[in-house]
Amino acid sequence: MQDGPFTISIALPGGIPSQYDHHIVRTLSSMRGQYADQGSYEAMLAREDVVLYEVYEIHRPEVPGELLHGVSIVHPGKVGDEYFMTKGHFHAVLETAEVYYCLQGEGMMVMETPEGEWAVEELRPGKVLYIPPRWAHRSVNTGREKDLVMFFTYPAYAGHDYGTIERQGFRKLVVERDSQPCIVDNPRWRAGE
Ligand code: S6P
Ligand code: ZN
Repeated sequence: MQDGPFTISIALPGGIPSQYDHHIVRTLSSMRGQYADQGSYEAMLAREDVVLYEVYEIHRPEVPGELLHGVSIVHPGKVGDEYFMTKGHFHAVLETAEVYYCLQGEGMMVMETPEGEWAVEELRPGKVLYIPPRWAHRSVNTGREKDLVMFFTYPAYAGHDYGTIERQGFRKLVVERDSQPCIVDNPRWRAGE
């Protein structure tokens, strides 16, 4: 880990940073129960456990004052008519925000609060998305061929709560209808106990 100030480069197209400490690779099998069309999910998984997205992270101490940052790359594709997406999470320390800067591709960020508000923001190269404290977030690649590449940064002590989304899902899904991305209600969403 670097002691003083440092820079990294994010080469485009592609988005793999010039240096990183962790490379996280998430495949279809880690998303069981998250895609609405379970039949398509199982059929696809039986063929291949495809890579849905990758995260390149710069390590920083998980203490107040530090910022974790890195690059997330969501590959293009669909499970049934639902686009490839990240697992999505609340921060374990709910009162922490996050900033995403879209570098390449086309997508949407699906967000919601424990209180039931929801929002979906379009992601395009050059767009900066501010996610306030309390908002769970999931990135979705709605592009046909290109990776969705984003720089992100958030407080290093935030941590991740994946369990809530694994249990209840997001209220909204992004699916393809008439060759266009479309936001629909998640029929399997269920309120937390
Ligand atoms: C972490 C930040 C991103 C995500 C990445 C993958 O707070 O939001 O680095 O980790 O986009 O998504 P997920 O839901 O699998 O962590
Ligand atoms: Zn986050």
